[in-house]
Amino acid sequence: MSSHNLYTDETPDEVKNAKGLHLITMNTPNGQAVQVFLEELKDAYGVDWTTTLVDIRTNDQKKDWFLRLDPNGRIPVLVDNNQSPPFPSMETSAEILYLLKQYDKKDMFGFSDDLERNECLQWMFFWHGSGAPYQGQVNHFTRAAPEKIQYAIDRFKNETLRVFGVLEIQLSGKYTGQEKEYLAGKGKGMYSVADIKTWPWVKGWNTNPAFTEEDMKAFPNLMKWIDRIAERPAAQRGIGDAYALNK
Ligand SMILES: N[C@@H](CCC(=O)N[C@@H](CS)C(=O)NCC(=O)O)C(=O)O
Repeated sequence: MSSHNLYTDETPDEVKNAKGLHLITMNTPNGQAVQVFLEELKDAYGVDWTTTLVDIRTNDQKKDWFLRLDPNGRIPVLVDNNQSPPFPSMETSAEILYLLKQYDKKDMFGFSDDLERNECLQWMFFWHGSGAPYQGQVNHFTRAAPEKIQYAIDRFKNETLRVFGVLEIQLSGKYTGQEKEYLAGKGKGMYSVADIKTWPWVKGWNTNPAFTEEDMKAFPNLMKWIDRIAERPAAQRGIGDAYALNK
């Protein structure tokens, strides 16, 4: 793709004129996954980037300038202007894997061992395909839907609790005998992009009244994992005020 096609007159200047890595985002769980990883890369390597905040309620993400960068019209989008022509990526997991390959040269947040790397991909794919879409529907049907449809709320809530249970199986070592601190990696596991992809969603269970403390008692290891990652300064910055609209 030539850069001529990538940007148009309507493209905001801060996107068009950005140097280096540029993230177009909003402070939602999907946005936060890439935000947290960039913040981790800053702490580990001094990686730098600029940010454009989009308010998805205005549907800016459906405009022509945006669709040129991401035909799917959803945040987050990452553009790497260090490539020539600039390289855009869509879909959180693909963006994170791009950053991992290009900017985490020491595999601090990924794995050099092939089998561990695949295990990490398994958990990323699991959350991308089997977690985020369902938890997102719970949020939609409890907060945004014009009418309250109890069947839809129950269906997506129950499926989200089921996938929380899958994470709990992995972290508790129920079938392996190996309790884990992180989702992927040998032994107790290593903090990796699998956790970074998943955490911004799961930690938000308490922002939706559909989930109760009682529900979450079934997932003691998952609750400890939420707190463990929350202690990381990069995780806090990645979900923090720097990404808030109207700050
Ligand atoms: N599978 C996508 C999902 C992205 C997504 O759903 N983004 C939401 C915000 S969390 C969005 O942009 N919604 C606005 C819209 O659909 O127009 C990813 O992982 O990047």
